[in-house]
Amino acid sequence: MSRNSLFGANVSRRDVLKFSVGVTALMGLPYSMHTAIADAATSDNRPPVIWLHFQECTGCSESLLRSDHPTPAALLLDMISLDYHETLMVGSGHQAEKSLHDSMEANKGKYILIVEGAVPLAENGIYCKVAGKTAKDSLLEAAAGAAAVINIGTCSSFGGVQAAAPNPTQAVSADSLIKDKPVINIPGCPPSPYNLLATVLYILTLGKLPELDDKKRPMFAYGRKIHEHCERRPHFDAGRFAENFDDEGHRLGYCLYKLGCKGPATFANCSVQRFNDVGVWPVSVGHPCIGCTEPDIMFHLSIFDKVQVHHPTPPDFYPNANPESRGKGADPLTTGIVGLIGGAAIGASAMVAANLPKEENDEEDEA
Ligand code: FSX
Ligand code: SF4
Ligand code: F3S
Repeated sequence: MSRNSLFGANVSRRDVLKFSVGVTALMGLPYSMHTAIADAATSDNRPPVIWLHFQECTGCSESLLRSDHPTPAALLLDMISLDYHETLMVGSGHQAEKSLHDSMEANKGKYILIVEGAVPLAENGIYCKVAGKTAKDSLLEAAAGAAAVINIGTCSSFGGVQAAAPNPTQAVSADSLIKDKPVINIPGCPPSPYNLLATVLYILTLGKLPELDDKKRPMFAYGRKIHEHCERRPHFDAGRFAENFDDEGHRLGYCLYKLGCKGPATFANCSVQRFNDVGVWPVSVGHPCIGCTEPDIMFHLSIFDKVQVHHPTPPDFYPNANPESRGKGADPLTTGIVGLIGGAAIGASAMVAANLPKEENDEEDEA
């Protein structure tokens, strides 16, 4: 059986099953759930979705639409009834407004509201208006009738680039304005489209929200730091760091920590799930993670600032992966790990931490 997506692609049952296996694993559900997930993905019972855009770059929608095989967009748009999306719908003006209000009225209490972008509050919200209404009024009106709200992207989840200092429009997250509805945040600038897809599938299959962390992010996608599964991690552990973007270490794929990689403090699944079908993610193409899924990192720290590493590197008695430095003991660069010692260093970690120089010494070492 084939399903024709809104984008004209043919998605076979086999494609859907294959994809469901991957999404089941992504969500941390038992393998046996994959057929239920495939059924939910292909059910004719499509929940109505209203997708609002406020202050943002539309990167979240673009990221969804640029995915491939089978496209998350094709699957998502087959799974849901997307009643309103300003950059995808054909209608405009009064026609678009009518479909928005018709959907809100007909599906009161049942639709999922997806929000992309931050909400400016300065000067009564005049910096973002659609159809004569401020972003704040549109958001609160649509949220009032929603069953649940999904904030897609860092802007709607945490404020993002719009809320960065000096924040001239006094932009805030959509999350901060919605008080009486279940809210899920799927941050990232842009986020992985698979995280949105998996979240919608989770709700459709299990009829409940996934487990969330203290920032309302689904634990299945944001439960681990990307540093834990990074392919450059062996270099970090062995003390091999790129020092400049064009040096030998950078060309050899060394760890990007000294170039400001925020991976050790960033909760996301980029290093596992990756982006698009070519399997890339920022660090794999040589760019340090900028912590785009974290409210206090992106646009709060400079791109070259080093984040704290709360778990010291493996003890000295582990085999050293770098043949040239074998037998020389711990590489002091590995210990350029700011604020490491004050943390919860216990057991073997405490032994490592005790041998590490303080931050000031590291600076001297590096100078
Ligand atoms: Fe852009 Fe979305 Fe960044 Fe924001 O993604 S990719 S500025 S998170 O709201 O469009
Ligand atoms: Fe990977 Fe960054 Fe961690 Fe280095 S610091 S191992 S590049 S996530
Ligand atoms: Fe963002 Fe870092 Fe992933 S910058 S896309 S959280 S690798």
